[in-house]
Amino acid sequence: MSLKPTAVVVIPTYNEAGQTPRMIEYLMTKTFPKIKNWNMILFYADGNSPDGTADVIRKYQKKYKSLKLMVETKKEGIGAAYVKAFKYAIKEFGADVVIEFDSDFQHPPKDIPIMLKEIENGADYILGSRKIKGGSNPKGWGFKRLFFSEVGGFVARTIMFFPTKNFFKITDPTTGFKASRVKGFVDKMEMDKLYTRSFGYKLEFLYKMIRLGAKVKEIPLKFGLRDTGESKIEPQTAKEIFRVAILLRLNDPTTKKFIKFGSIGLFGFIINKLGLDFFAKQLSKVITEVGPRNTLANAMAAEFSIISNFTFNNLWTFKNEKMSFGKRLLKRFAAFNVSSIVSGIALPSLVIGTGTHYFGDQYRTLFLIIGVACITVPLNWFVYNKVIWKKAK
Ligand SMILES: Nc1nc2c(ncn2[C@@H]2O[C@H](COP(=O)(O)OP(=O)(O)O)[C@@H](O)[C@H]2O)c(=O)[nH]1
Ligand SMILES: [Mg+2]
Repeated sequence: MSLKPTAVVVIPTYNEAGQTPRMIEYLMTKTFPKIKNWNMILFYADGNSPDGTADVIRKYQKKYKSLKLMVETKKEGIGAAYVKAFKYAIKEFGADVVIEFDSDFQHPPKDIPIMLKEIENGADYILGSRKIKGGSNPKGWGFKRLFFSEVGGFVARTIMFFPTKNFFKITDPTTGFKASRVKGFVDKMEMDKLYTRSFGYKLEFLYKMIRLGAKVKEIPLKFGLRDTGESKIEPQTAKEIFRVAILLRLNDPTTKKFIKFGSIGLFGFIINKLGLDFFAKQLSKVITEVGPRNTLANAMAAEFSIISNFTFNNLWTFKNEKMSFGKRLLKRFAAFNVSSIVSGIALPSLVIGTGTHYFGDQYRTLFLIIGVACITVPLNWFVYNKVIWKKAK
């Protein structure tokens, strides 16, 4: 038994007999011997390839003890292959790190030790990125493949993460070359319920690792051209990636929370509008001056809208952080009032005032929208999460 941690390089294959001997020899003789701190295992997950890929691997197993093979009963998609292979690698080989790797030399073997170094340095999830400095797509790619990689990747990234910090941090969400720490991450990852068994798994694994709090590190990836054999990317892959990205985002707990927060805000706005009309009418008997009357009427209506916002956010959006009636709730409600006045009244008023001063009165509504969308909404969201309903430690 070695005391070194174990890294398992997982290669799913379907009809890859062509370059498999060369890959095994390369990793076993050139790459793995240079890696001193890790116990290296090469693990093929073959989709019962009719071209005899598995037989080729079996032949080499006599020569290399750390070469392992799992054969699926049938081809079920690359995602399904990885799910089975990861579980197997943890259970049978005690994997501490699993690496997703292509059979066709598109992923440079020399990057494997670089990834493991990053794991040693404390990162949990290393992504080979084609989009950062030093990374690239192959020169020989046609327009279509390049378009899908560039635009598709950016769209996926936007749908999944915009505008959170991961949108800026994760430059290549569909990359297939990754190293994942097992303890606390892959072993906690819910892998049985995936939206897809095909290439979209990349986004699902990425999303789940991030939700688990993985520290992400990107390294540059010079994606090569396929050695031999055919790409298994199918025409529907782009559509599938898109579908998975949307499903992940819509089912994301923070997104769901934000939608509730937004609906309550809109409802509060309606209360404000109806309240303004109502109080203006009531006050018309006591206050004859229209200006002061509407000022007071709106102040009263706004308070009702603030109470509604506070109550429904407390009961619904932030039900997990819900405050029951008491001193703490009253204090937070007072803070909520102050922040609502600043973010919902003072700041947008300033934007409207300044904007129309410079650009003209015809832009009044535009500046209202800008003020609410760019200041009120993000500021409220921030204050609600970080102050009002801040989780108790
Ligand atoms: N076991 C298994 N492997 C697959 C399946 N689909 C693709 N692969 C393998 O996954 C790796 C990546 O696929 P590839 O066609 O190279 O994708 P590309 O590099 O993005 O064009 C290759 O080693 C394929 O043989 C599948 O359904 N089952
Ligand atoms: Mg490939």
